[in-house]
Amino acid sequence: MASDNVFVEHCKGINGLDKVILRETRGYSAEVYLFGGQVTSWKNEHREELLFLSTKAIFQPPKAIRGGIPICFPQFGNMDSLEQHGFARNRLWSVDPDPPPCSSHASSRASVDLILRNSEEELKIWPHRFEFRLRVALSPAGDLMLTSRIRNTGTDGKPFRFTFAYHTYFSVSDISEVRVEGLETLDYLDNLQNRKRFTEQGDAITFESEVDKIYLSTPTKIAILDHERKRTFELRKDGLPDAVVWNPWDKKAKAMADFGDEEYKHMLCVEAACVENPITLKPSEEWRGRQEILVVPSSYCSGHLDPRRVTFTG
Ligand code: TA6
Repeated sequence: MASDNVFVEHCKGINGLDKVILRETRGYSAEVYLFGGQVTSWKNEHREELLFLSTKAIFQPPKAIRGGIPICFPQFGNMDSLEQHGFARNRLWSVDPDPPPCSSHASSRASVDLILRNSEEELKIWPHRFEFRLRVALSPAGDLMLTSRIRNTGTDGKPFRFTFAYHTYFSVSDISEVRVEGLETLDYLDNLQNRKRFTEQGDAITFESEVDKIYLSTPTKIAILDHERKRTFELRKDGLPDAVVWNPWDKKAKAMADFGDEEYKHMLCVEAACVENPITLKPSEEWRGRQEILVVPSSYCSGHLDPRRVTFTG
């Protein structure tokens, strides 16, 4: 087991499940459960929680944890033969004893490397051998970075295909005051209309009812503006062309046992994903998909915000 230090602590979480706490000197922190390889908390320097975790979330494997950043692999949604969102979020990951060097995160003292391999049991439902290495890191500025490396370790010469998403639950003050910028005029598949294809209108996206859309070939940056908190989340993604936007609203909220009836008002999922065109990996090939989320203070004047004015650095 990797040794603890001020930046990384291995400990027990809810129901004794193993978790890792990452801390950065400015006070930012993140928590990652080995169950699901799932981030469940990301706090800023004021100890404010930035991710949504349902008060009714169940921490009992194999049930997926409702909130934080579940990982959908090897299948997003129910588009194929596996259970909804695949099995990675229902599995116990382990700490990677031999993580690959990572250039972009070399500076992250607060990071943990997890690994998931196929179980013999799994081969019966998904007959492919893989290695999934996940690095979760906090930058000195408190940005939360997730890097996934998936390798086809099969020796049968066969490729495999998968879809993927970081199913991020953002915590918001009031969903009716939130805007998403960066998805205007894009095509999307509407999950509420049998994945029929539509084109989004030209303005920022706002919310007044259930939404479940898969935006196709989006820009690499998306902004989630929380007016009331004068806070903007910037989502940057790499290797993940699509983005899913989801809010269950009132009816679906009531139908979910692990979700509070009113909690839809305080969360929004914006998910860096690869859905439309599944990834195919030949034996020994590796895919990398990265997401970085950061908080930028937003000076908001209704209707006039231009995401380019939000201090997107780099
Ligand atoms: O990402 C959006 C979505 O696919 C919705 O259709 C909704 O089902 C949501 O995921 C939650 O899925 P879950 O399996 O976690 O209940």
